[in-house]
Amino acid sequence: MLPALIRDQLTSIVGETRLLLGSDDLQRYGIDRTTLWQAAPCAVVLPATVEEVRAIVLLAREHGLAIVPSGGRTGLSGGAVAKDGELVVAMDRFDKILEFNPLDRSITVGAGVVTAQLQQFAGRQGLLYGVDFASSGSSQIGGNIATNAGGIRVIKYGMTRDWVIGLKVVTGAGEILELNKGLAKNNTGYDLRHLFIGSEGTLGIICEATIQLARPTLQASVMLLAVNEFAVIVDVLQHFSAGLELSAFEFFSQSALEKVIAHRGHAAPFQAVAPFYALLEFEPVDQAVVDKAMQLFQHCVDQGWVLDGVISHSVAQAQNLWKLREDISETLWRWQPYKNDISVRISRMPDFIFQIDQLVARQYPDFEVVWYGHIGDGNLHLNILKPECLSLDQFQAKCVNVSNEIGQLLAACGGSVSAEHGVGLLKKNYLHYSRSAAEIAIMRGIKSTIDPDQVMNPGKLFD
Ligand code: 2HG
Ligand code: ZN
Repeated sequence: MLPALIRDQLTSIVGETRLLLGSDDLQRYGIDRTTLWQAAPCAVVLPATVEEVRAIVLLAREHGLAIVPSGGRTGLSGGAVAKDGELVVAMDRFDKILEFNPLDRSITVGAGVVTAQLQQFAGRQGLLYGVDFASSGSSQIGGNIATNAGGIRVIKYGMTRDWVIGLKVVTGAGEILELNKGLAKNNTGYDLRHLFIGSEGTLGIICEATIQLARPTLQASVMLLAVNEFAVIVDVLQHFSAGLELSAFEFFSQSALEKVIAHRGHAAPFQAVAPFYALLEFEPVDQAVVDKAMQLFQHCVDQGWVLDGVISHSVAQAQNLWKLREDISETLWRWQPYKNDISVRISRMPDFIFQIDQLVARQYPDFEVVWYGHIGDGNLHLNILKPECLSLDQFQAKCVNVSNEIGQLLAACGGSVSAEHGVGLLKKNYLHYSRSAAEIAIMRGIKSTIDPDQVMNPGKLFD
């Protein structure tokens, strides 16, 4: 319940129409794509200018009111969940492309610009925003930056961090900071821009971003391979990446494929049934490259790694193969999966796969496990499906135990408990498996400096 005094002050900052108090709005803006928590914000406010954001943050400081910054709410770790009476500051009104500079190949956008809008704008200028993922139709740039989103072409284009050349933020103290100002070279001490990237809303609110655009990509071919066993996926990756310039190397298990075909009505890619599938993308579409790909494919078949394969001959075929991978996450929601988004260095992947496969088989004998992810980046999305016979609470309790074992394994392999989805609420109890006590203490110190009254997204990342 929002006290009348704060409600009046918020109304005087943004006007009545941009302060939402109805239960539908509180529900909609109070959660992200996770299903574990109930939305319970005290209000939702939709600022339209940086000054309004600042005024809201100062008000929150004055009244000790917690803020949850909100973008497209496509996150998978509870980073944008408002479950404890927080004020949601939704950035939907920052939805303008503010400046495009062809000489710098840069674009400045409001934090509420949707990823696909940026990609399309770049395309119309003959340029490219190469960070891409299944939720690009609704995720917002500010949220992507706050979680340092990755996606399906990280092996070629890197993470969101690699393309952010400037940020305008309001800190938890209410300061407006312009960070890096779009410069390619700027060695003037600590790069605060990078602190905000991946900070999950715990330091301040990202209002605007300047993004470096890339030169356009060439048309790509997509290959889908039926792989004989988990362990050899890395051999296939190594073999193909030695011979071709890959822009993606993804994988998924047979159970993922089965479900996507059944629930999305996609056509089966080929007759062979294999435990795993690898999806590769490479450019350009010319005969020499395709011949090389076929030669690499034949070697994988001769080694017994690959049982079957298909290559796209048109843009539509390439898109259809991609759908088999991109539609997995959405398809699995009906099973309320317990999600793991873990990574190790590629060189450690063979050993890691062996160990985690054994751990999962030992610990989840009765659960259906669906594997998929960006194996070219060392990133596995391990989804455990909830059996109907267990309540969500019983299921979570079992999964939490195993998460500690996964955390220990990751710590031993120098891996990460969150490769690309962020820590949020979901993984904060496992942060110590990836970050040392000294690192976490420094992170807390940084938060206290930038957000002295702890108003920014409290309880996310760490308590
Ligand atoms: C993907 O790679 C997304 O499809 C979602 O990162 C992964 O839902 C997931 O676990
Ligand atoms: Zn992913």
